[in-house]
Amino acid sequence: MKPVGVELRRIAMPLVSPFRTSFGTQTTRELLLLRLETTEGEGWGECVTMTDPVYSSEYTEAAADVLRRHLLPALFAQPHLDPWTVAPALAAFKGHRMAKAALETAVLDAWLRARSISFAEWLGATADRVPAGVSVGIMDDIPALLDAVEGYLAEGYLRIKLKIEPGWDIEPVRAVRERFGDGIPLQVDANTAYTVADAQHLARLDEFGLLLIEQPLDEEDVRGHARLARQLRTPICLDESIVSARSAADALALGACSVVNVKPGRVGGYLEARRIHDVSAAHGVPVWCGGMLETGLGRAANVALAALPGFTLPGDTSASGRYYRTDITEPFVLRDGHLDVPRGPGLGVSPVPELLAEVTVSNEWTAR
Ligand code: NPQ
Ligand code: MG
Repeated sequence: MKPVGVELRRIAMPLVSPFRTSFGTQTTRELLLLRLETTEGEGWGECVTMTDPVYSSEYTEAAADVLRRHLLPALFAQPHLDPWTVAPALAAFKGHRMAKAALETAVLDAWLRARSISFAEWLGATADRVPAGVSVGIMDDIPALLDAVEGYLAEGYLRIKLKIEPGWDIEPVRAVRERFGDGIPLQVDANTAYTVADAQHLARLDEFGLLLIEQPLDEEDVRGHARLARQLRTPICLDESIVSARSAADALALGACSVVNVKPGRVGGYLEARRIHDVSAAHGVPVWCGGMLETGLGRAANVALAALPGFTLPGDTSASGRYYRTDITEPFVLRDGHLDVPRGPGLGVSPVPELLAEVTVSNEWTAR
């Protein structure tokens, strides 16, 4: 399989409702799609960067720039493409994991489609469907939060994650527990909004029996998380801090977390994501699949990953309708609180040309 060229497509999709986290409020999801053309057919990859570098240092314009200037030329210099040569071909360039992940996914999709193998089968997925969790943004007040959670539970979501920040933590969790009971699987995500000085405050969450608290401290504060872990009963899960299998192994060895959120974009692709699954499984540590407000394309790949045996907790793999009125692929829908794992060749879904055209902002073609 030889590369022919890559289309970089910018799209903008309105969210069904504003999504507020400790780093800001999003009303539109702007993202970058890659369509790789090869001598054996095309493949798609979705770059999960945000418009602004507020979740991590990456952002969409930087991803497009590094792809154009560095990553695509390095890929095009390869005489043959396969899923194992992409990361080594890009390794000379530091960081930019989300951009690399998108390119590796496009190669994987093309390679698997050409061979009529599904991504799930190739990864080693053992489940036909995966339980769906939902991430609930910070709201203006508690009644609005309870309405939102009630709606998601009615839809069938099997796990609720509340976004928290200082001033929106103990009371929202208490309110959800009081209203919906101790039986619902519940967790929180701080997106780095606290410091170790908040340990006593965060320990007040212990009484609510949460599955985990996700990334309370700065992404670089791995030792702080280890210290915090000794002061909380609530298990700590890392998201932003885990950027590779090596950093996952280090965090586990230090006792900084006892659960890992796996986001393929954050760690440079699905091969590295699977290594994190493997290293966590070797430690007996549960993993779950995070979400970056993907379209159906990225969601399909995430659902395939979440079907690996070590993904023992529900992920942020929600239905398309959680974020988008109209997805660009056939939508992912909840059936009994689960999403079906795509079984068609490659990612198993494709953008619908008319729907894609509606959300396209710009499009550029780079020939090999
Ligand atoms: C997390 N995701 O686990 C992220 C962060 C996040 C589903 O909670 C636009 C694009 C808005 C990506 C908001 C979830 C976003 C985004 C939050 C990612 O930390
Ligand atoms: Mg998170």
